[in-house]
Amino acid sequence: MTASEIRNSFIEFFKNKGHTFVPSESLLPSSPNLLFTNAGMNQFVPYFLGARTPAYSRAVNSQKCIRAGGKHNDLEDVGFDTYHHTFFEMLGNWSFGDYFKKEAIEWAWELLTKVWGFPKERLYVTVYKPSPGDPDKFDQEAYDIWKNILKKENVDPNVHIVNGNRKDNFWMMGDTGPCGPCTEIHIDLTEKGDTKGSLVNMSSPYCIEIWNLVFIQFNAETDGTFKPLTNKHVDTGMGFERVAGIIATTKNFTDFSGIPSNYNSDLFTDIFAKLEKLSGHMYRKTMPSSLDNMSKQERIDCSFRVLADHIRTLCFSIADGILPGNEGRNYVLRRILRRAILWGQHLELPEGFFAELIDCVINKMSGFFPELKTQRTLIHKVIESEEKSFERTLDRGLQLLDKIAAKNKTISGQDAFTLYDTYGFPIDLTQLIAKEKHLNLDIDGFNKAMEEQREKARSAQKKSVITVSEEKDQKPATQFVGFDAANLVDYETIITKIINTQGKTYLVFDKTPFYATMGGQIGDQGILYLDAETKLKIIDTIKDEFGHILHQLENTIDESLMGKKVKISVYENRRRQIQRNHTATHLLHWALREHLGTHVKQAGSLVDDKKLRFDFSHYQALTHKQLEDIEYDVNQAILKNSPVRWYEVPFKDKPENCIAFFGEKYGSIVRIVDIGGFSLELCGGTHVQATGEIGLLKIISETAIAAGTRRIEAVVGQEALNLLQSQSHSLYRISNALSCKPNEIETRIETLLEQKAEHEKELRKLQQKHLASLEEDILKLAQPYDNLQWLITETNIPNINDLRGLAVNLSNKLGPSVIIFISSIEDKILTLVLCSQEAIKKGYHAGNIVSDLSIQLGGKGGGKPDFAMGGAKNSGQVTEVLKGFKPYLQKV
Ligand code: ALA
Repeated sequence: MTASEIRNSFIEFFKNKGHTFVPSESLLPSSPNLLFTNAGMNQFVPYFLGARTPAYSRAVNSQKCIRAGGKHNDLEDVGFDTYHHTFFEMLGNWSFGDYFKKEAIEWAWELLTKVWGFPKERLYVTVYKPSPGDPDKFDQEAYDIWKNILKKENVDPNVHIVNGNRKDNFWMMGDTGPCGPCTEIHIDLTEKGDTKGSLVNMSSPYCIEIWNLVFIQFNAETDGTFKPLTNKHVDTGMGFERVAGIIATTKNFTDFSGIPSNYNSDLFTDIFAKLEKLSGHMYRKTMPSSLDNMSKQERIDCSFRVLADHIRTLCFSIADGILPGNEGRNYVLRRILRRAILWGQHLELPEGFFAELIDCVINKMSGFFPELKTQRTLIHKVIESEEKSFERTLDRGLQLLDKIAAKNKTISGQDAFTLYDTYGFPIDLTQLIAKEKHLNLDIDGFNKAMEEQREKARSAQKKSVITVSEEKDQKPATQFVGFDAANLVDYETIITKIINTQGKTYLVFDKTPFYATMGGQIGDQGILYLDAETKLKIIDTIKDEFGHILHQLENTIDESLMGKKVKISVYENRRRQIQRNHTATHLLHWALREHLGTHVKQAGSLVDDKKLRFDFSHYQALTHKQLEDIEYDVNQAILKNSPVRWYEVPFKDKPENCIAFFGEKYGSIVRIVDIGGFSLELCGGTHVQATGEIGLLKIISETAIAAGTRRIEAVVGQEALNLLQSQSHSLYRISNALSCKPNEIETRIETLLEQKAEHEKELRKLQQKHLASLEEDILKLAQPYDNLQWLITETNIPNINDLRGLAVNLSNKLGPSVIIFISSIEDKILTLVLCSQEAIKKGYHAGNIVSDLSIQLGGKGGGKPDFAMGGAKNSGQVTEVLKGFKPYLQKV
């Protein structure tokens, strides 16, 4: 069976047992607190928790998973063994409160042994046996079901059922979430198949787990307890690449003499073939006997496996909009890519090789995962540019490492940090290289250097708010009432705290309509009315870590005013302009995703009363046309004057298509902002009531701020009008100066530029003519001395290239010669000396002549024996110096 036949057969088998096929979810997880989708069950978490009801009670799927970084992390094993991957597919069947252990186990046995022909005497199953303190109890039910089946099949249960501990047989998605005991099916792949279960869970490639059947019965809570769920569920996960590898290695279970390997399956064939072609090396299936001392071929074979694994991870994650970057999951991807490039060195692959592997993955996999084909261009662009940018620093980083290795046995923390910070070497790469070169690495020193840098960054960012809240305050968070426009003016409240710190005064009120700087939106300003006569300016609003909203006053006030009832007003126009910018930012985000793709993700934003700034992930500069189209669409949305709505819902109820920055916990309340049906985002900021209020959006600039991150700045409302008016004013002035109408400027400038080019051509011709006649005149000045022609003269040729050209022409004409030019150009003097080969043989040296002349002229200069130049300030000394200059004295 080919890999794709195996996948289809799995899906068909469970469809026939009443399961609904559910497509793989994105690698960008829908579950909070995960770096990547790491198991088939992630998308079903709300069903397990009872937060949502599925439309089906049985499901089957093949889920794309990445296990790198996070709780389940297989990155370090990839390449060194034959059955761990960073990217893999997990085949799964699911019961949501429907069937349980009996059916799950019986069907697993049926598919493996009856449909696919796995030899039953080679299969071993594990059941959960907790140690004291572990959750739940011995899984007697699973044990009994297995015992029954195995007995019927004449397989000894006492040998083929193995107990497993909490680590192997109690499955958890992360530290929290749905979980439960599991039973795993392992296969003995030794030649004779007679290990009697002794290799189970021993990390041997000759006995690997192929299928995990989890019986979800609990939810792991944040406090470490396990809460039983109302319904019981089945979650199974089969390693697709493992099964495909086993079937390929054993030639459909007919030959167990080969080394088992996932990489033997047809999923990897094309990638390996391409690598062989690119590198000239052959994959020979060797495995490292010792990681510290690999042979050349072992290293080559590890490289094949690493590259084949990593290219799949990169292709699939980019297709799902997760791009390499500097933080979180994006950084994990960057590390994987760089790890691949580094391993590529062992195969002596040409630059840009990694991107060459992309099409092997797309062509092989896009039948089942069409997103690979749709995102082909994006995948190419991103990998090519990442690869290029790392290659730029890779050699220099490796040279630094070689230098270190030549001198020391240890890479210091500071050097590791330089490699990280300057050359882009993730620390695990440096660790890898250190290991290979038998160097120690001062990891504590590295962590210290990292911490110091973080501290520097923190203190650079530290705002007074930190100082303000240092004194632990038990008062509840301030209630914000400023979403409601009616509260913005003359809002009655009470001063609950006055803080004087570092020469600044902050007030906390019982409730406030003042928005505190947060989520990119700057804080409000406004007025505090102490009484009918006394007004004080509020110049900024910030929030401390206890949720208190702090209003910074322009002046200080008396502490006795604590508890006083006052009125406060937000500067309404300023707030409105901020809101326009904020809502426009959401529209811009929407339009960017519409035009560039869903990989576009917000990477930061700033909205104030003057402009908006939006940073987002994208791999290349936007074209002028793209920017125009995006601007056009945002303005169309503005013209529609669609209503803006916001509401709060529990996280689990947020609409599917809402853009969220995962990190919220289930159950916590989130605020959804719906901009006229165009954009749906989780956002805590303030917005206009309807899009028409924005008036107009004009993009000012689009630039890169880091590899893969772009920044757009734009203005809206009055600021946009101001910008357009000042631009049209400039146009008016330009058209006046050019004596034409504004719409004629372009043609007018084109004509002027053409004329300018013509004039420059003419000028050049005249200059050449002048030089030619000058050449004739100067030639006449040559005098013989020491069997050489000497040409020593003052010129006024302002262009250095012309001067050099003239000297070379003259030298060609004169033959054996020395040419000495001093050219006065305004307040500077340029010295140029040319010695022919004959002159050099006689001991004349252009560099020495220039340096001697330069000293006399009060400047600097020197050069080679045949050609030299110098410069000095012109103070009228040239004629005098030349008069007294004795060339023959220069002979050395
Ligand atoms: N959720 C189980 C696993 O990932 C099946 O192993």
